[in-house]
Amino acid sequence: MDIARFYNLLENKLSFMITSHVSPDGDSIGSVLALTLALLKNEKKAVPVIKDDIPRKYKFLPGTELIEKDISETFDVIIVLDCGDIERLGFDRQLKEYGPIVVNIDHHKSNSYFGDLNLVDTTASSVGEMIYRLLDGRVELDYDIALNLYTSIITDTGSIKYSNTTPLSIRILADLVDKGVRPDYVSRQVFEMRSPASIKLLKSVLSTLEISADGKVATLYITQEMLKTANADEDDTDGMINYAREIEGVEVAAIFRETDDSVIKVGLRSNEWVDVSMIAAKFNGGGHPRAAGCQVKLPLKEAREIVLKAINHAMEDSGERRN
Ligand SMILES: [Mn+2]
Repeated sequence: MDIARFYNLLENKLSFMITSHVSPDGDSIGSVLALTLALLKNEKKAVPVIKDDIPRKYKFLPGTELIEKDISETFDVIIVLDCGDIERLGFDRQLKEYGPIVVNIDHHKSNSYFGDLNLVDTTASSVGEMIYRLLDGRVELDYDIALNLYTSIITDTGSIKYSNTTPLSIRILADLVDKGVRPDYVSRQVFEMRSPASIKLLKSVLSTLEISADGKVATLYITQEMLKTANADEDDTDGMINYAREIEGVEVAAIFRETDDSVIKVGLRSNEWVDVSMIAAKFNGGGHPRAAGCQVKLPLKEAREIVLKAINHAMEDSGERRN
């Protein structure tokens, strides 16, 4: 069993690299840090590596200062968290060049089982939840670890609002609150702290709203010019897609963001029945049925057209068989 082999590695190997996908989110950062802190507590060498910037709002998490962006060392074990596809890690070298054993712990349906060990549970709300289940009873989950795990679960479930929320995920959150995590503190850090620039940007982003004739698809976009005018950066765009998703009658929401290297980053969300991870996969992206993303190397107008076409196809295809 891969779980027994996993515990074996934790016990017998000495050095670990813990990594996750680019465009890090609460689940990837929280689970990477929780596992890192647990290994350090057990006197192992553990280095968290994320090949991207950490969004400001996650800097409150204990251990963020340990995260490395570039690494040249090698390790006994590489543990990949919350990442269905090895390409999304953003490494320019083969993962095996960093260590001989790759462990893949994930909850994405699209996971490609790229590890030597694969712990994939598509029923888990988040990888934070999986790490809790793997560590509970083996490592003392102190406040710092609990805060990271709580943040993983609360972000991937949208504050226990999304369809991946289960009785178990709520029970685990309750246990983490027992360990001292304050829900109001995390909520304020992660969901309720907007910069003045982001509100200024939001004004112009909302003016780009378009809703399809049948009312089921809503789109927004963000240009480099809009970012500059508002003096905003990538972090400030976070969560804006929800204004489109929350419109009554809308099933699929999309946001298109121009980056400075002429790539359009596309965020996709759905409410009830369209699997947006399938749409993202058409453009080599990925994610979950209700939240996914991809990148399109085209000018904004063309990128919107091509993705909207894919959304419309997906809506026709999944019209009968809701998922
Ligand atoms: Mn996740």
